[in-house]
Amino acid sequence: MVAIAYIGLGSNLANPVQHILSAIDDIRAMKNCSLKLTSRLYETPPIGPQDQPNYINAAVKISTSLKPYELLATLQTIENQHGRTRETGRWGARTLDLDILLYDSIISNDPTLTLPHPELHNRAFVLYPLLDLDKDLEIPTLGKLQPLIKALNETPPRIIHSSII
Ligand code: A4P
Ligand code: MG
Repeated sequence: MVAIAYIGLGSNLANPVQHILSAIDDIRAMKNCSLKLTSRLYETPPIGPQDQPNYINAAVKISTSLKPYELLATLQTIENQHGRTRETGRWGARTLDLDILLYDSIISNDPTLTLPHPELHNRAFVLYPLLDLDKDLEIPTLGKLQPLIKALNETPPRIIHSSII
């Protein structure tokens, strides 16, 4: 069975643009996955602790035969390969963060893998990249992207790199 998943990418340490671009290549090379679409890259102010650099954010759409927890483990391996440490506390600075935003229309409240990603609707840095990928995307329990973006009432994040594929 092949599923469609959306992955959010974020980085704000050690040349973030390079981390995001090479993480996209890592996702492209993942076994049992096919990279379908890549969003533009955005520069976004940090959510959470403010004493950290701006982030570069993006999102990608993949098709995959990996099960949700297999996909999570594979993405965590890529985070680790990018020198990700987990000492900076919740929402602290990081070289690479890969979040599963959606996996088909699965809804899960498991803290190890919550789907859709629990903060998705609160974050311009997630909603705008998703809009690049599919303007008609329907988020389970939350609805379409445009009303979610409107509800945020924020200025759109700055685009720093046009679409890659
Ligand atoms: N986990 C649960 N659900 C998921 C999911 N859907 N995808 C679990 C990925 N992981 C999920 O994650 C902590 C645990 O979440 C994992 O063990 C996994 O089993 P983590 O990556 O180790 O830690 P974290 O990322 O610091 O925690 P958290 O709460 O996931 O943070 P977020 O939500 O990722 O936020 N500001 C801007 N502008 N841009 C950003 O990208 N990112 C964050 C981090 C804060 N502020 C930001 C940004
Ligand atoms: Mg994370």
